[in-house]
Amino acid sequence: VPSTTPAQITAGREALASALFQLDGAAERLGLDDGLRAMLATPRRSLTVAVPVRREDGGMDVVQGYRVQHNVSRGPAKGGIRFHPATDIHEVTALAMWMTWKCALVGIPYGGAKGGVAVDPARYTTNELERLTRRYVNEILPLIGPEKDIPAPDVGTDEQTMAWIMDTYSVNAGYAVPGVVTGKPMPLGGSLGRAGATSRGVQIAALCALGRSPEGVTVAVQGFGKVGAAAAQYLADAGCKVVAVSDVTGAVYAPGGLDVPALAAHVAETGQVLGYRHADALGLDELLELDVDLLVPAALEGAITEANAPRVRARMIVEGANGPTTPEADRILGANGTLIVPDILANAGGVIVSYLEWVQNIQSCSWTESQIERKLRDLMESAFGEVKSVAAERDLTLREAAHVIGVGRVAEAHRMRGLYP
Ligand code: AKG
Repeated sequence: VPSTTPAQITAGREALASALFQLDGAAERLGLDDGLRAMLATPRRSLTVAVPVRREDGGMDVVQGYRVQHNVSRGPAKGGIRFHPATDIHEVTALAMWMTWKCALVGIPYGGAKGGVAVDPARYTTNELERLTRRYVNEILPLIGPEKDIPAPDVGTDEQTMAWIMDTYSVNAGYAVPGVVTGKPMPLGGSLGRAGATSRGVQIAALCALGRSPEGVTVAVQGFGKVGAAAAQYLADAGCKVVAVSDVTGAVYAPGGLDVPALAAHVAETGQVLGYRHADALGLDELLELDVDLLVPAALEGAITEANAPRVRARMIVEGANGPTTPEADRILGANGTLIVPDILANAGGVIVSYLEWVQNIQSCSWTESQIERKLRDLMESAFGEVKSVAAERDLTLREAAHVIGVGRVAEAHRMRGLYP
């Protein structure tokens, strides 16, 4: 029985509506004709598959899986695979579209894709997850490949999932193909720096946006998963004071600053942030309403909406998640003077280091952590600079400017290639 709530069921449609709204804004500003706009609004390929999973007790579940290639005009499709009970074709399509603009914005030669399987991985054993992953990969096999479409980790998947994907693909090919996925374990051709890359990118984006010393800057992080926990640590390392974090169970708050490693150890032991002794418990919405310098939404789409945006007091939002702010919330926050560093810029560090991993795989070489770090910083900082100057030149928000750049580059590729693709 899928553990979804009615709100989660509509979340995918809302995410897609947000993505299309953002595309429309960019298309208008760029003066794109209706045909090109329609092309950019429509995924190139969408595959929905049924994935049977043999359970440990002998029973069988059948779950839905998806892989959507939104656009491949600039290079192979690229994007993560999510295991989450509420994922659906609408959510995966929105996430694939954001990948297209993100890759174009940071100047890496990919189109955009995303995948998903509608399961709660916490309800499956490791063996069941392996069977599920392998079956899903067999179903989407015609789409993926190192020159066609390259998956990566996302919510609910990790480097072990990527190892199973790489193995399943390689067994079918008859030889090892490391470049078919990124975010793999190091012994299979993974890259140094990939695990924390999204969060490192969030830190770089936040420091660019601050434009002043981060010392003492107060931070609240919504979502203490892979991205949020490491972002909290990187921001604390830079001198920020992380005062609050949340997970699905609740939030904790310490006005004097949280000891992030101690909190991470508590979460590793108990599975939740609540119960951490050196902080007060806080409601999930209360975290979003804290009077902080920086709020980092690092969970799922639609966290900041028309309903709660008027109560958001953070001076700046740096989006670690994809699509955490709805267009209505954007308008409210913009009117209140909140600076938003948008997802397709702020969380691009993950796909940037995925690209570096893929290049190492193709060249059969490996780079040092400092080489990766320098390339990541260069790409993030130059994308930030471009977004900032387009925003200033055209009097746009950072999100509008990021979309003008990303959509513009993809539109340009379409024009130069002609009608196809
Ligand atoms: C994302 O940026 O949302 C991703 O899915 C990352 C994909 C990648 O690393 O290829």
